Amino acid sequence: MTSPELLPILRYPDPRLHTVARPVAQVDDRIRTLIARMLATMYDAQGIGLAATQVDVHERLIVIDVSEERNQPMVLINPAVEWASAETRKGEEGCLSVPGIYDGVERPVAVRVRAQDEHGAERTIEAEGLLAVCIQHEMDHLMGKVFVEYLSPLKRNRIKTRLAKAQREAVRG
Ligand code: K1U
Ligand code: ZN
Repeated sequence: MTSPELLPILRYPDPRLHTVARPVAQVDDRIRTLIARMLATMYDAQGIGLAATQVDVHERLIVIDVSEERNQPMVLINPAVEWASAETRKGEEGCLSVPGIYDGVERPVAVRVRAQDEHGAERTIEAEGLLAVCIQHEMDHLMGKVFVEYLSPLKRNRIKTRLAKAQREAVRG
């Protein structure tokens, strides 16, 4: 069996990262092929999550694996938050679309989310800790929101400038 083809990841400040994703209409082989390619891309990039938005597909689909062994992939299709805890915590976040930048974001510490799996079956996920943070971060991507938008305008503009410069230098070689 050949490995799934890797997908290019959009880099902030690419405007396509601000696209609001539409629901997945049907969980079929096209979606399952996309899931396999997104998981391969996430593992290759050493991320713990990836939203379809980040690979320029604007449908409500997320893959996650927060396990140490990197062998517990989760697929969330059309995710919806049913409940979020009133308790919040500020935790360090990173993003494969904002390479090299880590900063604190305040979020609910626990969430309950409804989503479909890769077979179209409805499930409920109760999450806390890193999984809860990752689900919320990825669901933000589906709404066109990147974690740097929680930071101050000063920090965000510095990040934009730094990444735009890095991209220009990468193109120049
Ligand atoms: O780009 C992404 O959406 C994936 C992102 C997920 C994420 C990480 C940390 C907190 C919230 C969401 C990453 O995987 S960034 C790279 C990474 O593996 C990582 C970074 C910081 C802490 C833990 C993992
Ligand atoms: Zn991200």
